[in-house]
Amino acid sequence: MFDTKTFVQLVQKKNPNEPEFIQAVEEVIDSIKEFVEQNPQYQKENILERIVEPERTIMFRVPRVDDEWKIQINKWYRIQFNSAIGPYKGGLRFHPSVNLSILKFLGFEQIFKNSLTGLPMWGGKGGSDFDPHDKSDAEVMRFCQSFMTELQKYIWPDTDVPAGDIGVGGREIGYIFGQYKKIRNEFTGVLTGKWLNRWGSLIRNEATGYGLVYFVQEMLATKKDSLKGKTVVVSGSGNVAQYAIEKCIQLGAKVVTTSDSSGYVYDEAGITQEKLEFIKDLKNSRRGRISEYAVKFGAKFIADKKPWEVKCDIALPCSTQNELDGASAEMLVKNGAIAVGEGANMPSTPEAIEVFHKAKILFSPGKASNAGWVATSGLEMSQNSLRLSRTSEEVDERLQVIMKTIHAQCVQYGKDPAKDGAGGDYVNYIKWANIAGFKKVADAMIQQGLV
Ligand code: NDP
Ligand code: 2IT
Repeated sequence: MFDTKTFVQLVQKKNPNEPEFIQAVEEVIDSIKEFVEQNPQYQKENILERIVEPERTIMFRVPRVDDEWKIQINKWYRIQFNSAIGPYKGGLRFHPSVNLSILKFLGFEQIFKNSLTGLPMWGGKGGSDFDPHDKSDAEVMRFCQSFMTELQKYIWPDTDVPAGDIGVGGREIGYIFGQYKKIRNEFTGVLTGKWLNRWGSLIRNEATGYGLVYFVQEMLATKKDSLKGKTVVVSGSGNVAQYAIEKCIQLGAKVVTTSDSSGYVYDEAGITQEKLEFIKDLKNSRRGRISEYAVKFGAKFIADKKPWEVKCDIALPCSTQNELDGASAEMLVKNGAIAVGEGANMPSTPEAIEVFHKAKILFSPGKASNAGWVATSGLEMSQNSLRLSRTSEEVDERLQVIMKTIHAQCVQYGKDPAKDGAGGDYVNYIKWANIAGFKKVADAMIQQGLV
C-alpha cells in the first residue's frame, strides 16, 4: 500500500523550507496514488522519487548597473526538471517573491502541463527575484542582457527553451532573444513568446486567457450550459487576465472584476472591450496601477483585497499561487458560483480545492486550463524549425483543439466508473489531469532507462 504521507515527508526532508514545492508534490502524489498502486511498474522503477528530483538546477548571480550607476545583484535560477519527452520547456518569472521553492513548484507543474498538451516538450522553469515594476526600460534591458550572458551557456533550441511568465512579456523576451543572438551568433527558436517580427507566433499573447475560457466552455458544456449571460470574476490584470476577460466578453459573459497586487476593481456594469483596451495600455505600456481604472470609469476600487467576495457564476483566478484560500472558496460557493477555472499556476490552496470538490462545482486545475501558452510555444518551436508561419486563425484553431483534447482526457479518465475516485459522474479534473500527465512522463522515463 502506497503511503502519501510518508512519501511527502521524505520529499520534505530532502527539500526543507520549500513549502510551495511540497504543496505541488503533495497534490500530484495524492491524486495519482491509486493509479500507481494499480500499476506496480512505477513503484518497481522508483518513478515517484525520480520524478520529484529536478534533473538539473542552475543558480547564479546577476550583476547589473542601475539607473543611478550603482551595481545591484539579483539571484537567478533555472530548473531543468525533466526531459523525458522533449527539451525542457517553461517560462521565466521576474518577481521579488521568486525563490527556489516557487520555481521548483512551477517546474514540477510544468512537467504534467506540457505532457497534457500532447506536444514534445518537458518541464522547466526559471526566473529571478528582480522586480521590474519600478525599473526603466533601460534597466530591464541591462538586467536581461546580464542574465542571458550566463544563461546562454545552458540553453539551446533542442535542450531548453524558456518563455515568459509573471513580469516577463514581449519586451523582456525581445531583449533576452537579442542578447542570445548576439553572443551565440544564431537566429534560432531558443525562446518562445517572441514578437512576430522576431519569429514569434500569432495568438501568443491571447493563448493562455483564450485557452482558459475555451476550457471553461468545455466544462460548462458537460452540464449543457455556456458562458452566455454569466457573471465572471477575474483576478489579475496581466497577460492571462486580459485575454481571459476578452474571450469572456466575446462569448457574451459579463466580467465585473480585475485586480493587481494593490487591490481589486469592481465594475458592476461590466468590463467592455473599450475598457479592456484601457487596461491593456495601462498594464502593458504605461505600467500603472489598476486603481486608475476605477477613477477613469467610475467603478469601485477595493484596496488590499481579492475579488472572491463578489457574487458571480464563474471565478477565474489569473494572478498568482495561493491567491484563493479556503475561506474565499467558501464565499464563492455560498454566493452560488458554478465553476472555477484556474488561469494562474496553483492559485487555489488545498483547502479551497477541497471546498470546490465537496460542493461538486466544476473546477479546473491550472495545469490543464492554462496550458494555452505552452501549447502555442510548442507550435512556435515547430514553426521556427520549419521556417514556417501560421495565420492567427490556424493557431487559434489548433489552440482550441488542444484545449478540447486536454478537457476530453480529463473527462475520459474521470468518468470511468472503474477508476473514478470521486464517485458518480462528478469529474475530478485535478486527479485525472495529474494521472493523464503522469502516465506519459513515467512511461517515457521507464523506456529510457536510468535517466
Ligand atoms: P503578468 O505579470 O502579466 O500579470 C500578473 C498579474 O498578477 C498582475 O496583475 C499582478 O499585479 C498580479 N500579481 C502578481 N503577483 C501577485 C501577488 N503576489 N499578489 C497579488 N497580485 C499579484 O503575469 P501573467 O498574466 O503572465 O501570469 C499570471 C499567472 O498565470 C501566473 O501564475 C503565471 O504563472 C500563470 N501563467 C501565465 C501564462 C501566460 O501566458 N502569461 C501561461 C500559464 C500560466 P501587479 O501588476 O501589481 O504586479
Ligand atoms: O506557465 C506556463 O505554462 C508558462 N508560463 C508558459 C511556458 C512556456 O514555455 O510556454
